[in-house]
Amino acid sequence: MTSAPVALPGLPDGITAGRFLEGFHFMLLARTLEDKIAALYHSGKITGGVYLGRGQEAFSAALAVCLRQGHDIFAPLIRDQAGRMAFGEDILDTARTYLGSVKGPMKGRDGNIHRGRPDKGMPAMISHLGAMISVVCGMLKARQFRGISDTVGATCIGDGGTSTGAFHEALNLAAVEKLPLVVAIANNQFAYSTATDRQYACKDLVDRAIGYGAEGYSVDGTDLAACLAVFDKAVTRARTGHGPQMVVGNLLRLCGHGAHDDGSYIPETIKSTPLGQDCLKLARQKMIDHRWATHSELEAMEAAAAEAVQQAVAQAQRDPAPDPAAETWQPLASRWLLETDHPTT
Ligand SMILES: Cc1ncc(C[n+]2csc(CCOP(=O)(O)OP(=O)(O)O)c2C)c(N)n1
Repeated sequence: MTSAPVALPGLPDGITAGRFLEGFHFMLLARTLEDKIAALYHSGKITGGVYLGRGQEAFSAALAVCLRQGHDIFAPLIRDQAGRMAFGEDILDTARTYLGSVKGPMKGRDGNIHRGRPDKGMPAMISHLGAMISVVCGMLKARQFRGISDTVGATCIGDGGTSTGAFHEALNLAAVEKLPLVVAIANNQFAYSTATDRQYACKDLVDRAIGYGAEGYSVDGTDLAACLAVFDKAVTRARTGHGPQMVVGNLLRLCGHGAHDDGSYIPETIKSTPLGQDCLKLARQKMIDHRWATHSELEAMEAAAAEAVQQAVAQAQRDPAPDPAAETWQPLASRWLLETDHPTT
């Protein structure tokens, strides 16, 4: 790749071309992997649901690359494949979980998107509808009780999830406790088939931040550079004692709710607005326009991503399935607590 100076035209202050490239790398890897997972689902090779983050990769990856792996907490939801990878999730973890391998982090027992690595600061997802915010609040509070004050906890949610009681209770608690929490709201215009005008009546979801006593930001969720800038700020503010941060990313889900849903209720009129732009294509074009990478360098990245996905899927397909008779049926969290000397969450 072309080496780049620290500040470049086309990038907000403080965002380097290296960081943009890092975000792009995870977006590309996630898109490549999810395309493969969707194909496997449609050919009947995957049991259970498949939920894709198509169109949300920039928002998701940008949040996670701004976090400190091994120190911070990241609770991803169903559209956060890019963020998971940017926070260190191994591609094999994903492939093994979807393909029911006993060698996966959930030992082939749990639903595909309910995987995690709590020992690495990534709790397994309970629900898409707000449950993870209070889990992250609890993990942050536990760290504080141990005298660790500079851990940031981040999680994501959709526009629909912001209407739940769980969302409200957790945000209120985080603000009262002034927790270093970052909540990324991916406003992808639909909760399953429910459009945002049936979801909330405020002008912009970010207006809710004031009501909770949190700091709020609204960003173009299709623009990787803008997402990196806003999360860099929000994570820094959370880490330095400014309490919960709410970031609303405006974008469009470029697929159905899950691989079982064709998304035919999403009107063409919204697909042709700026919200409907493909963040991966935009980021790729930006790299070309600014000469941060050449066409052939990008093609090499794409080939490397395809190869990494192919190898992970092939490996997971060779792995054994779980054996119910040999299984201890121990919950993941207690297995981890028993196996580690110094739990950090
Ligand atoms: C109590 C409950 N009701 C319904 C569902 C099914 N469900 C899962 S996600 C979802 C929609 C969430 O929409 P949103 O929060 O906007 O997130 P998005 O899917 O757009 O990312 C629904 C209806 C569920 N998991 N739990």
